[in-house]
Amino acid sequence: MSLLNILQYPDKRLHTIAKPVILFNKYLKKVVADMSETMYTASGIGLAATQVDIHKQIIVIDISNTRNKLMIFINPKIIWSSQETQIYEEGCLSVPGIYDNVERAMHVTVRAFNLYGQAFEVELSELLSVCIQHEVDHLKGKIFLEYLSPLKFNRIKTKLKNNKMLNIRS
Ligand code: QAP
Ligand code: CO
Repeated sequence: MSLLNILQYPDKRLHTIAKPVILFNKYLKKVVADMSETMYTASGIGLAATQVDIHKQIIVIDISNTRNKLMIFINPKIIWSSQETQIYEEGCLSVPGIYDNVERAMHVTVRAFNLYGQAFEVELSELLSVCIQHEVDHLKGKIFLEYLSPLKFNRIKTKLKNNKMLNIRS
């Protein structure tokens, strides 16, 4: 396995639209293994392939404290979202040190494929629902910051620019 480099916002490549996986082969298994290792090493709960500059529809998620409940979603589609919403303070491995509230559906049904190319459907709620919605956005080139008010968005962009000049993380 190898650690992958996580793209940091603002990086144009984070706005690339991911393409569906067609071949469920050894390469796919290697990408998933490397993405999982990268997510665990960075102490993340979710990672989309877009974030490691691989523009294929691949997501790994593990929200467990024990870090042993890996979920893999290939070519995921949110086929149903509840009217009921929730507000969660989100972060992102591509935007370290920045956290803000985002409103999203409380429950979603996701249709995806596993590593063997078999289709499955799951209903996810609460944090898992937030996580899959956040990661599916990455595959469409969208970052959670885009949901914030223009005022907050601009303040964060200024903060990130200043941090970059000073070379600090957060
Ligand atoms: C997306 O985010 C997410 O700033 C996954 O310094 C976040 O794993 C979905 C992280 C919240 C739902 C709720 C962020 C690690 C990890 C940081 C992450 C940081 C270190 C973010
Ligand atoms: Co993210």
